[in-house]
Amino acid sequence: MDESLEQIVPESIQAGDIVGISVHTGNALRGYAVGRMARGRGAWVVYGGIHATLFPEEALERGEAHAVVKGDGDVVWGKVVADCLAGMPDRIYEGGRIEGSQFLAARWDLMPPEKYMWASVQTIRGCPKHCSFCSVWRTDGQKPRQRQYQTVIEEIVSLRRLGFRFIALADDNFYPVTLTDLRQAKAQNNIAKLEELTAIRAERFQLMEELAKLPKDMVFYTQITMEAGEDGEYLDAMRKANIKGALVGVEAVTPEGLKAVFKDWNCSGDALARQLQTFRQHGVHVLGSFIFGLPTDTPATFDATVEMALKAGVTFAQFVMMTPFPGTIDFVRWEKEQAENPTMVGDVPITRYWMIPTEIRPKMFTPHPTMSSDEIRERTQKVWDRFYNWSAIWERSACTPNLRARIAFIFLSKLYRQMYAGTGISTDSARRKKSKRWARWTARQCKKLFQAKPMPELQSPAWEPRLSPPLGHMAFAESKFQDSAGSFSILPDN
Ligand code: B12
Ligand code: SF4
Repeated sequence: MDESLEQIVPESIQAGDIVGISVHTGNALRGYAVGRMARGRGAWVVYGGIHATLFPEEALERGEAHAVVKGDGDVVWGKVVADCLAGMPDRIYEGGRIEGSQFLAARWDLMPPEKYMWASVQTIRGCPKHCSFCSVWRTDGQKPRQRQYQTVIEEIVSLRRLGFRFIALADDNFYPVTLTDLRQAKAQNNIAKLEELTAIRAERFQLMEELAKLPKDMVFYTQITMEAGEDGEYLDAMRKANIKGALVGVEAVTPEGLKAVFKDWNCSGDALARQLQTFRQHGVHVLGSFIFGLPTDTPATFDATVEMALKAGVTFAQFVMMTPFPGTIDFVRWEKEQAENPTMVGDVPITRYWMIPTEIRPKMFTPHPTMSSDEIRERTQKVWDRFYNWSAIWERSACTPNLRARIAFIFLSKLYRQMYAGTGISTDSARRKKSKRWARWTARQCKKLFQAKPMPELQSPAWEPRLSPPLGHMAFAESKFQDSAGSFSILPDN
């Protein structure tokens, strides 16, 4: 069940079932309610996912879990199921950080394919950086764990057979080894490191070479650091692989802002505009991601940011408000500040904001030194409105090859803007409802543009020698959905 599509029906759970619940911070409260309901119906309840990894005790208490899995579930889940069937699950399982060769393909065969616009496939876990607002390097580690390219391609081929043609390569950083990393290892004469980095880089190129051989109607997009802008060879390989776009974490446009988030290896000012333009010159569109509410932000930051986004020629942009996610440096700092005299919302300390019912949960948590939360939110809204006004979208849509694509671009831009207005920054419930309706309508129009005919005949390349077991359950997926219409929406119908 994907509760972002539809709510679980309690009657579908029977005594003795094993219910695994995946929670991130934003949906933990709902996850706990589902877990309590499932336990009440006599099921075994097991939590996993990033939030459960960070707060296993919370899942045990508030979610009435029988067991919690910390870290990667791929390998340990089998043991959890066996233990539940034997009636003796452990309280906590250490799933750990498994090797890339052990990652399993996702069970898309269990999901309703007609509800999704795109599928997602993760090719690498872990990130060598340490940005202050991000928990990925803490939970997934700083060592990149790369999946073998053969298994990635097999999963993608299986998805294309089902009719998925848009695929998000759900990596945090598609560029795990930079040219600077290679130069440094060379300068330090660190042969072992150099070999390791070179192997990771070579595997990335192999993956892209294989992606390039897939049907030409396939479109991939991913997330990448700005450093890839220095590496024309890499960007060219991405373009050839049909990786048409990448989310780039710009975060802040000033050196002070970047320093505040431990990301001063990012460019600022004119160098930033040039770096982002390089992606476009090599045929990779950028979705620029910016954060507002950093301590260094002033009222002038908002205009400066949107102007930079326009000047740098990013194709899409998102402007998110600073949120202290658990597991991050920002969170630890904030928790320490709050330790002596914690701000309370009802009986919940604000540092446990995910436990506050959504209707009364504040939109921002950390106070800004000079601006109020309302001011930051209003200014952020204005930035969205300016970047996504009709004339700006029309101008950007000139990057498309024909009128049909241009219309699609306009719809997608509006959809993206509406989805954010509906879920995050707007406090006005009438505006939220209206924008949700708009988002659903736009999504229905966009769905047609994402449609593709299933290709049941599509074959995976024959690899030699085989490096991992075949994807048994994907074979099941193919037989089940061979005739599906292949149109996908990411939004619920109701
Ligand atoms: C792709 C992605 C997205 C995509 C999702 C697309 C899709 N439909 O798949 C999009 C862009 C939509 C997205 C949106 C958001 N995302 Co996001 N996303 C990711 C990303 C990069 C990869 C997720 C993924 O596919 N992982 C691959 C799977 C295999 O890994 P996994 O989910 O961790 O699961 C493994 C284990 O955790 C465990 N496990 C998980 N669940 C369970 C359950 C059980 C029972 C068991 C036993 C084990 C288990 O086993 C799995 C296999 O090993 C992660 C970062 C990351 N590296 O995880 C961020 C991440 C999850 N996102 C994050 C955030 C903040 C968001 C947003 C809130 C952003 C925003 N401001 O809007 C939204 C929320 C959307 C929503 N409504 O839920 C944060 C969450 C932080 C937190 N503490 O909660 C992360 C960690 C990124 C970060 N930098 O911190 N996201
Ligand atoms: S924000 Fe991106 S670059 Fe920074 S640590 Fe997280 S995944 Fe890595």
